[in-house]
Amino acid sequence: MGFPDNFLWGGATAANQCEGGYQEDGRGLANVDICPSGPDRSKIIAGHIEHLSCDKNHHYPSHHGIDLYHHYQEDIALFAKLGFKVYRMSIAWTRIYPKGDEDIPNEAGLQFYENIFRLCQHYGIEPLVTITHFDCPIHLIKTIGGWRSREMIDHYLKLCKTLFDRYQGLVHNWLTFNEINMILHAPFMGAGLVFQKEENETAIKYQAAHHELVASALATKLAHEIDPNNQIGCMFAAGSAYPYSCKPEDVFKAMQVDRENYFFIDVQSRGAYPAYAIKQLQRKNCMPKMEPEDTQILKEYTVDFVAFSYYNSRCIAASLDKNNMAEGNLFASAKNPYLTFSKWGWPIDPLGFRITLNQVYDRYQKPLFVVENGLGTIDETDEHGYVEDDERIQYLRNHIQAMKDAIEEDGVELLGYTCWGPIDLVSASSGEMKKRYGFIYVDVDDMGKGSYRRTKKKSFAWYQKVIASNGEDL
Ligand code: BGP
Repeated sequence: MGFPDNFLWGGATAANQCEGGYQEDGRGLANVDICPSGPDRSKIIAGHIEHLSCDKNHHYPSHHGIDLYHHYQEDIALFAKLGFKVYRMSIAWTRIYPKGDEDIPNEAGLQFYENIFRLCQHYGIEPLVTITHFDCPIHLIKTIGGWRSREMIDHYLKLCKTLFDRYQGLVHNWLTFNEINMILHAPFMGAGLVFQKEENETAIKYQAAHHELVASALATKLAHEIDPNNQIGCMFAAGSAYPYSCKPEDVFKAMQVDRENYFFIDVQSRGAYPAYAIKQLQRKNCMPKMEPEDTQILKEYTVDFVAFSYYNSRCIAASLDKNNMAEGNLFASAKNPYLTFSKWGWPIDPLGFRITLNQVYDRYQKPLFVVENGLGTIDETDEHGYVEDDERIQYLRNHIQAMKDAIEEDGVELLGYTCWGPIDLVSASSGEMKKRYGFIYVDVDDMGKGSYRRTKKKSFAWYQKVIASNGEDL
């Protein structure tokens, strides 16, 4: 009992949050390269951006990340020491197609990822590749408006074909878009959307989402055609929405919030726009424009597995009390009085993880993959770079136990678990380095200053033991 023998233990990173080397070997500029840290970040990731370029008044954390571009050999060796069976990482689109619309890919970019995959193979680590993790070439944003244009489907499929051809046999597991539902909350990061004043932002977001959904279905088709061993997953930011009270209005609102996230997966996994979404989008005048073939494409090429991130549950009230709010991945919600909170105000709810696993499995009846989970907190090092991160260990222990319960007690079918940021990396929401998730400490501060030395935290030996015992020794 417990975790299945072939359970895939590992960790997850994203190119823009760790690679750095943003102008090296022909890499082009991407949306994430102009998302600064500091107070303007949230406005920009929401698509309210005046200039599609960098300026001297801001600091751009993707430019340095943790410099994985030059440290990947050391970093993957450390992942192997942890005992990883799987490493989830993403491709920087602009390393492969610097502008997005070229005919010929950039060999240096392709070689960089091939080196990573060969190293993984050497260590017996299976890569799980996110094709786009908050990543879109600036050139395509400037020329066609990012995913608001249907032309993006062709550019994306060209990228997919290049990757599926080149890495055939080295990579078998792919995710088409990171947290596809994040397009609603961070549309510049999720889809390269920039809004003009007076535009119907919701309509544009759903139009862009439709293009991503069709692109994802066609990528699934292509992946299976190129190599029948390819397994394709969708990926969304999950976390159950609890009604704040048993007042029917609160329960109804919580159901609506859940559906807002499930919508994307309902399409990618069940193969059609659900009735509730059609009604709601029509009512809001936001129903996307579709081509006649789209219905069939969405229906025929559904995903093989459903992946998601889980950081916290949410608590939903029909009317929000602004003085009683909690933060969290995705968006703020009412403060749940039964939970504790991280330093960034995100609720900590391991049982909510088990609830989410059950709800997602009940809904889709497909194998699940937890591809992000973890605690972002502040780490204090001693003179050797060692961190006593007991709080992180406690968070992960409780969440892994919840996952085990979901498998053992509830029969949820789970392929694997890649916790977020096994090595410290830049925070997506704040752009800071001081919000850390890793088992491996990286000596770099919010401004990119430091030695970039890697050291093991206390949690390193702990996670090593968890993997070695296949989740028995927590
Ligand atoms: C998810 C993103 C990741 C990651 C994580 C943690 O939404 O997919 O890229 O960053 O959240 O969030 P943060 O970095 O803001 O703490």
